[in-house]
Amino acid sequence: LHLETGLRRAVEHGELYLAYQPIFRLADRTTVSFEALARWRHPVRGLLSPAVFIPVAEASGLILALGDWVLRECCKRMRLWLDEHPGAADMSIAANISAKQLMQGDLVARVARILDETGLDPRHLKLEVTESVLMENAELAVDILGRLRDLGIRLAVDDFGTGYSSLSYLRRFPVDALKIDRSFVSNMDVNPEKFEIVRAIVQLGRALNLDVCAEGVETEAELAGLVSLGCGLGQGYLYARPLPADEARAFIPPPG
Ligand code: G
Ligand code: G
Ligand code: MN
Ligand code: NA
Repeated sequence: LHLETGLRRAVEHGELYLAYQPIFRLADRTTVSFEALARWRHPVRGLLSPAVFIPVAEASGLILALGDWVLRECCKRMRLWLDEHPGAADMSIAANISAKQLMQGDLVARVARILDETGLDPRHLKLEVTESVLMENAELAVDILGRLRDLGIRLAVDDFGTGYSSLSYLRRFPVDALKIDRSFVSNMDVNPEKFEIVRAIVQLGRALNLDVCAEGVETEAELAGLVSLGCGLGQGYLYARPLPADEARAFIPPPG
Protein backbone atom coordinates (compact mmCIF):
# COMPACT_ATOMS: atom_id res chain seq x y z
CA LEU A 1 0.00 0.00 0.00
CA HIS A 2 1.31 3.38 -0.97
CA LEU A 3 -1.33 5.36 0.81
CA GLU A 4 1.22 7.65 2.39
CA THR A 5 2.77 8.73 -0.93
CA GLY A 6 -0.72 8.96 -2.36
CA LEU A 7 -1.91 11.13 0.49
CA ARG A 8 0.97 13.54 -0.01
CA ARG A 9 -0.09 13.88 -3.64
CA ALA A 10 -3.77 14.07 -2.69
CA VAL A 11 -3.29 17.15 -0.53
CA GLU A 12 -1.35 18.84 -3.33
CA HIS A 13 -3.57 17.76 -6.25
CA GLY A 14 -7.02 18.45 -4.87
CA GLU A 15 -8.13 14.84 -4.36
CA LEU A 16 -9.43 15.68 -0.90
CA TYR A 17 -12.69 17.43 -0.20
CA LEU A 18 -14.88 18.12 2.80
CA ALA A 19 -18.39 16.82 3.31
CA TYR A 20 -20.57 18.91 5.61
CA GLN A 21 -23.09 17.28 7.93
CA PRO A 22 -25.80 19.63 9.26
CA ILE A 23 -26.21 19.83 13.04
CA PHE A 24 -29.77 20.71 13.97
CA ARG A 25 -31.81 21.97 16.90
CA LEU A 26 -33.96 18.99 17.87
CA ALA A 27 -36.92 21.08 19.03
CA ASP A 28 -37.60 22.77 15.69
CA ARG A 29 -35.31 20.95 13.25
CA THR A 30 -33.42 23.99 12.11
CA THR A 31 -29.75 23.77 11.18
CA VAL A 32 -27.40 25.56 13.56
CA SER A 33 -23.97 24.41 12.32
CA PHE A 34 -22.10 21.89 10.20
CA GLU A 35 -19.44 19.28 10.96
CA ALA A 36 -16.78 19.07 8.25
CA LEU A 37 -15.73 15.49 7.41
CA ALA A 38 -12.73 14.81 5.18
CA ARG A 39 -13.10 12.62 2.09
CA TRP A 40 -10.46 11.36 -0.33
CA ARG A 41 -11.43 10.75 -3.94
CA HIS A 42 -8.63 8.28 -4.73
CA PRO A 43 -7.91 8.01 -8.48
CA VAL A 44 -7.79 4.19 -8.36
CA ARG A 45 -9.42 3.05 -5.12
CA GLY A 46 -12.39 5.37 -5.26
CA LEU A 47 -13.82 7.21 -2.28
CA LEU A 48 -11.76 6.56 0.86
CA SER A 49 -12.99 7.06 4.42
CA PRO A 50 -11.10 9.21 6.91
CA ALA A 51 -11.16 6.14 9.17
CA VAL A 52 -8.62 4.74 6.65
CA PHE A 53 -6.46 7.74 5.81
CA ILE A 54 -6.44 9.83 9.00
CA PRO A 55 -4.43 7.13 10.85
CA VAL A 56 -1.99 7.04 7.89
CA ALA A 57 -1.71 10.83 8.04
CA GLU A 58 -1.09 10.72 11.79
CA ALA A 59 1.60 8.03 11.56
CA SER A 60 3.45 9.80 8.75
CA GLY A 61 3.31 13.36 10.08
CA LEU A 62 1.17 14.46 7.13
CA ILE A 63 -1.64 15.21 9.56
CA LEU A 64 -0.30 18.70 10.19
CA ALA A 65 -0.47 19.68 6.50
CA LEU A 66 -3.77 17.86 6.08
CA GLY A 67 -5.16 19.45 9.22
CA ASP A 68 -4.16 22.92 8.04
CA TRP A 69 -5.88 22.22 4.74
CA VAL A 70 -9.07 21.14 6.55
CA LEU A 71 -9.07 24.24 8.74
CA ARG A 72 -8.42 26.58 5.81
CA GLU A 73 -11.21 24.95 3.76
CA CYS A 74 -13.65 25.29 6.68
CA CYS A 75 -12.78 28.96 7.18
CA LYS A 76 -13.05 29.77 3.48
CA ARG A 77 -16.35 27.90 3.18
CA MET A 78 -17.84 29.62 6.22
CA ARG A 79 -16.79 33.04 4.90
CA LEU A 80 -18.42 32.31 1.56
CA TRP A 81 -21.65 31.19 3.21
CA LEU A 82 -21.67 34.24 5.49
CA ASP A 83 -21.31 36.47 2.43
CA GLU A 84 -24.02 34.69 0.44
CA HIS A 85 -26.55 33.78 3.15
CA PRO A 86 -27.74 36.25 5.81
CA GLY A 87 -29.29 33.21 7.56
CA ALA A 88 -25.78 31.91 8.28
CA ALA A 89 -24.96 34.84 10.59
CA ASP A 90 -25.09 32.73 13.77
CA MET A 91 -23.76 29.49 12.29
CA SER A 92 -20.40 27.78 12.65
CA ILE A 93 -18.42 25.02 10.96
CA ALA A 94 -16.77 22.38 13.15
CA ALA A 95 -13.49 20.70 12.19
CA ASN A 96 -12.16 17.49 13.75
CA ILE A 97 -8.73 17.75 15.36
CA SER A 98 -6.56 14.65 15.76
CA ALA A 99 -4.33 13.76 18.70
CA LYS A 100 -1.08 14.79 17.02
CA GLN A 101 -2.57 18.00 15.74
CA LEU A 102 -3.58 18.96 19.26
CA MET A 103 -0.49 17.84 21.15
CA GLN A 104 2.43 18.30 18.73
CA GLY A 105 1.39 20.73 16.11
CA ASP A 106 1.64 24.24 17.50
CA LEU A 107 -2.08 24.22 16.83
CA VAL A 108 -2.87 27.56 18.43
CA ALA A 109 -0.49 29.47 16.15
CA ARG A 110 -1.69 27.53 13.11
CA VAL A 111 -5.36 28.25 13.83
CA ALA A 112 -4.59 31.92 14.50
CA ARG A 113 -2.74 32.23 11.20
CA ILE A 114 -5.49 30.52 9.21
CA LEU A 115 -8.19 32.73 10.78
CA ASP A 116 -6.08 35.75 9.94
CA GLU A 117 -5.42 34.65 6.34
CA THR A 118 -9.06 33.85 5.65
CA GLY A 119 -10.51 36.79 7.58
CA LEU A 120 -13.09 34.62 9.35
CA ASP A 121 -14.57 35.88 12.61
CA PRO A 122 -13.37 33.18 15.08
CA ARG A 123 -16.82 32.68 16.57
CA HIS A 124 -17.81 30.87 13.35
CA LEU A 125 -15.15 28.17 13.80
CA LYS A 126 -15.49 25.23 16.15
CA LEU A 127 -12.96 22.49 16.86
CA GLU A 128 -13.93 18.97 17.94
CA VAL A 129 -11.48 16.91 19.99
CA THR A 130 -12.34 13.44 21.22
CA GLU A 131 -12.69 12.85 24.92
CA SER A 132 -10.02 10.14 24.85
CA VAL A 133 -7.46 12.48 23.22
CA LEU A 134 -8.18 15.14 25.83
CA MET A 135 -7.77 12.68 28.68
CA GLU A 136 -4.50 11.24 27.31
CA ASN A 137 -2.75 14.34 28.55
CA ALA A 138 -5.37 16.28 30.41
CA GLU A 139 -3.14 18.98 31.93
CA LEU A 140 -1.69 19.86 28.53
CA ALA A 141 -5.17 19.76 27.01
CA VAL A 142 -6.47 22.25 29.58
CA ASP A 143 -3.68 24.64 28.57
CA ILE A 144 -4.09 24.25 24.79
CA LEU A 145 -7.87 24.43 24.90
CA GLY A 146 -7.62 27.58 27.00
CA ARG A 147 -5.38 29.25 24.44
CA LEU A 148 -7.67 28.17 21.60
CA ARG A 149 -10.64 29.56 23.50
CA ASP A 150 -8.77 32.84 23.90
CA LEU A 151 -8.69 33.12 20.10
CA GLY A 152 -12.48 33.32 20.23
CA ILE A 153 -13.24 29.96 18.61
CA ARG A 154 -15.60 27.35 20.05
CA LEU A 155 -14.70 23.88 21.29
CA ALA A 156 -16.54 20.58 21.57
CA VAL A 157 -15.70 17.26 23.23
CA ASP A 158 -16.28 14.61 20.55
CA ASP A 159 -17.32 10.98 21.15
CA PHE A 160 -18.30 11.84 24.71
CA GLY A 161 -18.94 8.87 26.97
CA THR A 162 -16.19 6.68 25.52
CA GLY A 163 -13.12 8.36 27.01
CA TYR A 164 -13.32 8.14 30.81
CA SER A 165 -13.31 11.87 31.58
CA SER A 166 -12.97 12.68 35.20
CA LEU A 167 -15.59 15.22 36.19
CA SER A 168 -12.94 17.50 37.61
CA TYR A 169 -11.20 17.71 34.23
CA LEU A 170 -14.44 18.12 32.38
CA ARG A 171 -15.10 21.17 34.52
CA ARG A 172 -11.62 22.53 33.72
CA PHE A 173 -11.76 21.99 29.95
CA PRO A 174 -12.98 25.35 28.61
CA VAL A 175 -15.38 23.77 26.09
CA ASP A 176 -18.78 24.83 24.79
CA ALA A 177 -20.34 21.50 23.94
CA LEU A 178 -20.44 17.74 24.50
CA LYS A 179 -21.14 15.42 21.59
CA ILE A 180 -22.73 12.17 22.75
CA ASP A 181 -21.04 9.25 21.02
CA ARG A 182 -23.30 7.58 18.52
CA SER A 183 -22.91 4.17 20.21
CA PHE A 184 -25.20 5.48 23.00
CA VAL A 185 -27.69 7.13 20.66
CA SER A 186 -28.13 4.15 18.37
CA ASN A 187 -31.24 2.23 19.53
CA MET A 188 -31.46 4.25 22.75
CA ASP A 189 -35.25 4.10 22.47
CA VAL A 190 -35.24 0.30 22.94
CA ASN A 191 -32.17 -0.01 25.18
CA PRO A 192 -32.83 1.26 28.74
CA GLU A 193 -29.11 1.36 29.64
CA LYS A 194 -28.28 3.55 26.68
CA PHE A 195 -31.29 5.73 27.45
CA GLU A 196 -30.08 6.28 31.01
CA ILE A 197 -26.52 7.04 29.86
CA VAL A 198 -27.85 9.65 27.44
CA ARG A 199 -30.00 11.08 30.24
CA ALA A 200 -26.93 11.37 32.48
CA ILE A 201 -24.88 13.12 29.79
CA VAL A 202 -27.69 15.60 29.07
CA GLN A 203 -27.94 16.36 32.78
CA LEU A 204 -24.18 16.76 33.03
CA GLY A 205 -24.26 19.19 30.12
CA ARG A 206 -26.98 21.18 31.82
CA ALA A 207 -25.07 21.25 35.12
CA LEU A 208 -21.91 22.50 33.38
CA ASN A 209 -23.83 24.87 31.08
CA LEU A 210 -22.68 23.09 27.91
CA ASP A 211 -24.55 22.48 24.68
CA VAL A 212 -25.23 18.78 24.14
CA CYS A 213 -25.30 17.28 20.64
CA ALA A 214 -26.38 13.68 19.98
CA GLU A 215 -24.45 12.00 17.16
CA GLY A 216 -25.76 9.38 14.77
CA VAL A 217 -29.49 10.10 15.11
CA GLU A 218 -31.02 7.71 12.61
CA THR A 219 -34.68 7.24 13.61
CA GLU A 220 -37.69 9.25 14.74
CA ALA A 221 -37.86 7.09 17.89
CA GLU A 222 -34.31 8.06 18.85
CA LEU A 223 -35.11 11.70 18.17
CA ALA A 224 -38.25 11.52 20.34
CA GLY A 225 -36.22 9.98 23.17
CA LEU A 226 -33.61 12.72 22.92
CA VAL A 227 -36.28 15.44 22.96
CA SER A 228 -37.92 13.85 26.02
CA LEU A 229 -34.57 14.09 27.83
CA GLY A 230 -34.08 17.74 26.89
CA CYS A 231 -31.11 17.16 24.58
CA GLY A 232 -30.68 20.33 22.52
CA LEU A 233 -28.85 19.38 19.33
CA GLY A 234 -28.34 16.43 17.04
CA GLN A 235 -26.88 15.16 13.81
CA GLY A 236 -27.39 12.00 11.86
CA TYR A 237 -28.82 10.33 8.81
CA LEU A 238 -32.40 11.05 9.94
CA TYR A 239 -31.84 14.76 9.31
CA ALA A 240 -29.00 14.73 6.78
CA ARG A 241 -25.94 12.79 5.70
CA PRO A 242 -22.57 14.47 5.30
CA LEU A 243 -23.07 16.41 2.05
CA PRO A 244 -20.95 18.12 -0.59
CA ALA A 245 -20.81 21.88 0.02
CA ASP A 246 -23.28 22.73 -2.73
CA GLU A 247 -25.91 20.44 -1.21
CA ALA A 248 -25.12 21.40 2.38
CA ARG A 249 -25.75 25.10 1.74
CA ALA A 250 -29.44 24.31 1.12
CA PHE A 251 -29.62 23.57 4.88
CA ILE A 252 -28.68 27.13 5.84
CA PRO A 253 -31.92 28.59 7.20
CA PRO A 254 -33.52 31.68 5.67
CA PRO A 255 -32.76 34.94 7.50
CA GLY A 256 -34.92 36.18 10.38
O1 G B 1 -17.14 10.66 8.15
P1 G B 1 -16.69 9.36 8.78
O2 G B 1 -17.68 8.65 9.65
O3 G B 1 -16.19 8.37 7.78
O4 G B 1 -15.44 9.72 9.72
C1 G B 1 -14.70 8.72 10.31
C2 G B 1 -13.80 9.31 11.36
O5 G B 1 -12.85 10.21 10.79
C3 G B 1 -14.54 10.08 12.42
O6 G B 1 -14.02 9.70 13.68
C4 G B 1 -14.19 11.51 12.14
O7 G B 1 -14.16 12.28 13.33
C5 G B 1 -12.81 11.40 11.52
N1 G B 1 -12.56 12.54 10.66
C6 G B 1 -13.28 12.97 9.61
N2 G B 1 -12.75 14.06 9.05
C7 G B 1 -11.64 14.36 9.77
C8 G B 1 -10.65 15.39 9.70
O8 G B 1 -10.70 16.29 8.87
N3 G B 1 -9.64 15.35 10.62
C9 G B 1 -9.58 14.39 11.58
N4 G B 1 -8.56 14.44 12.43
N5 G B 1 -10.49 13.41 11.67
C10 G B 1 -11.51 13.39 10.79
O1 G C 1 -15.97 10.58 15.23
P1 G C 1 -16.95 11.49 14.59
O2 G C 1 -18.07 11.80 15.54
O3 G C 1 -16.39 12.75 14.03
O4 G C 1 -17.60 10.65 13.42
C1 G C 1 -18.55 11.16 12.59
C2 G C 1 -18.83 10.04 11.63
O5 G C 1 -20.16 9.52 11.81
C3 G C 1 -18.72 10.50 10.22
O6 G C 1 -17.92 9.62 9.55
C4 G C 1 -20.12 10.40 9.67
O7 G C 1 -20.12 10.02 8.31
C5 G C 1 -20.76 9.35 10.55
N1 G C 1 -22.19 9.54 10.72
C6 G C 1 -22.86 10.70 10.71
N2 G C 1 -24.19 10.50 10.92
C7 G C 1 -24.35 9.17 11.09
C8 G C 1 -25.50 8.35 11.37
O8 G C 1 -26.63 8.79 11.52
N3 G C 1 -25.26 7.01 11.47
C9 G C 1 -24.03 6.47 11.32
N4 G C 1 -23.91 5.15 11.44
N5 G C 1 -22.93 7.22 11.08
C10 G C 1 -23.08 8.55 10.97
MN1 MN D 1 -16.58 14.69 15.12
NA1 NA E 1 -17.97 11.57 17.31
